[in-house]
Amino acid sequence: MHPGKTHQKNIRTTSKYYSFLCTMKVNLVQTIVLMCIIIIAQIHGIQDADGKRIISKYESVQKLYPQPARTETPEWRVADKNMPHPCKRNCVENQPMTCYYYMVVHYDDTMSDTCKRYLQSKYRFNIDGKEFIDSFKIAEQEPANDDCKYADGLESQVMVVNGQLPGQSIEVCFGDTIVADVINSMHETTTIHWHGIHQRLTPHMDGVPHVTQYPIEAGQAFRYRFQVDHVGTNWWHSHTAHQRAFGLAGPLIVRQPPKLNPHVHLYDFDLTEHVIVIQDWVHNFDESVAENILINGVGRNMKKDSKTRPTLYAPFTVIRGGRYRFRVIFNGVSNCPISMSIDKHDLLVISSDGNDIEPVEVQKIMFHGAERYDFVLHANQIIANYWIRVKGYSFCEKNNLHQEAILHYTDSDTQELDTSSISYTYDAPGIMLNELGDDTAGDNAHSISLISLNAKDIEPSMTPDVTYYTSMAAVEMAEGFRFQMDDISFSMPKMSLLQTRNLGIGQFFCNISQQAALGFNCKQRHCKCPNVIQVPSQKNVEMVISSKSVTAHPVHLHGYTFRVVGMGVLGEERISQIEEIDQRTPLPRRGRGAPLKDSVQVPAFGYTIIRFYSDSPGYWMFHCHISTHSENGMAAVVRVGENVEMKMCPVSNCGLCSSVA
Ligand SMILES: *[C@@H]1O[C@H](CO)[C@@H](O)[C@H](O)[C@H]1NC(C)=O
Ligand SMILES: [Cu+2]
Repeated sequence: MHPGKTHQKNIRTTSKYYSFLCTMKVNLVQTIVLMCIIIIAQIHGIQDADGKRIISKYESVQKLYPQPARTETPEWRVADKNMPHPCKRNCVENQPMTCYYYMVVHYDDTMSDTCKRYLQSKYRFNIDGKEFIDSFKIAEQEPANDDCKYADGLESQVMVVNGQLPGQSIEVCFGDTIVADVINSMHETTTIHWHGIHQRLTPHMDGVPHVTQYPIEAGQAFRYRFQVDHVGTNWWHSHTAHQRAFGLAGPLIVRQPPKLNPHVHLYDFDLTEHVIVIQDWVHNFDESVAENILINGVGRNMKKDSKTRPTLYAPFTVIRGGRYRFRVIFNGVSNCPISMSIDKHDLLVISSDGNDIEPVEVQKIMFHGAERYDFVLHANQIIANYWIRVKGYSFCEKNNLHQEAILHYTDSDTQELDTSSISYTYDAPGIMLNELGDDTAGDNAHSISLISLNAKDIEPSMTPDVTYYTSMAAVEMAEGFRFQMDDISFSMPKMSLLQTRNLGIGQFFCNISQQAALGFNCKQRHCKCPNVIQVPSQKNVEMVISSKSVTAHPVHLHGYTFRVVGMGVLGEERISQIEEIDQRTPLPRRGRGAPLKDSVQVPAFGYTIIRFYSDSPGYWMFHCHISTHSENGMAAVVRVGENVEMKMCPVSNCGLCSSVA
């Protein structure tokens, strides 16, 4: 058994003190002992350094929304307080479970009172005049779900689920059914998207406001219920406004029986504590500029001028000799792709966006917003601590944003850290996978391009039935940037497209050909409407997506995984003629076995070509995953098939009525 697993977090309470009082009265009648037990039960909870009871924000919110006994059948699996969820288990074929989650969405703060005891001297240490907090000691001595969101040591308002940053890790097996009651305790609307899940049976559970459901109003609840139809490292996040930038995101890990896992022989451990969530971090709901990067919700404070607190680094413990599956999720918010590396260790990449690939060994991985990569780390170095390094590019480069976490070998000194090489200019040596501006033509000794990866799952040969050319653009105007797809700035429809689909086609949306038919040239005129791209069902669909701007855009298509068959850079002049160029001399497309993804970069003044078989009719969001881009119009909806082909949904649970039935 791995010690990380046995790290039963001690629920530290003042119960010891009270039980001491109890033993003094041991000669008294038993009822007093009973009273003591009752006192212990009441005192049990989160305490500050002096043992004083702290009511966290989540605790007070919880009181407003007591968890109901809402399970419809006894078969539903629910987590008991401070116990692992029963759905997190060794997966066995054909034994699906129904997994219940209670998710209260609420406002909260980083560095609130629940964090103050982290600052006790027993946890602090000093290197070259800089103060650190021993995260290993904290993990051993403080309760795991103590509602402390330390972040970068600065107070900031956040939005979270159940008091946690990042949000709770939902871990299930392929084929399980997830039932999640989302209770909106904020004074604004919300929705949750299950990124990586295809929602083939339940398109109305995709969590896109005004596309697949109505927003969950303030004070209301919504029950998500869907079958888990895609394995791997997935994640959940708010799909409303910029909320995921403020904390509304968490892992959704889907495992499968060892027999079905082609990489099972490559590693010994696949643990919750090796799931890494990285995000660029903003303070106090100002999404306009990332001021830091956080790894699992913590990291060094980057603001030089502010009152600094000791640094808390995220710890990742391994035992020498073990082979560990790491699952990394990048909740990229702003225009900030990141690279990741681990000092002195190779990363054997085995999967991306939940899709297995032939393993490739690299030393660095570039992540574009929403991407996930799984790699195996062989803990074969001398027993010590090693830096896990994350470095931001594009806008994050302007502020020299980087962040670190600790790969800790058991038995090494937890306070021995070499901080001398910590700087933005440090460049990890080795080969990079998925370089920014990836271009197969530019493949060299230092990089491996995404499309040279080979999928484990190879399709029958495929010729596209239909090819779409679609573009992403950020056009600078006097009044600021216009973010567009197909020269249209997406605006949310007032009606929810899926729910109102039978009330009259085309009434609520537009697209580039429809605008042209009306005599509007969107290249000249500012077109702002709900852009819906019509795609026939049961066809091999190809999309040539171009970026007509100086930055790469991470694009995400809901409802499908697609093959990435082409990627390249054409330059500013030629990119606007991509359709003619491709028709004259087809852009290079790779053969069978191209990697499967659900989120991928479109390089600056370049293109990415994707293919998928359109067998899941519905309204599927298709957008840039940079929050400020998509929320300002760099988005579209792919409407697959006709209304009659789309799955019906039970009215009470279809977003028409937003309360938990
Ligand atoms: C635009 O929408 C119309 C329906 O309003 C549809 O017939 C047409 O195929 C769409 N065009 C594109 C490019 O999706
Ligand atoms: Cu973008």
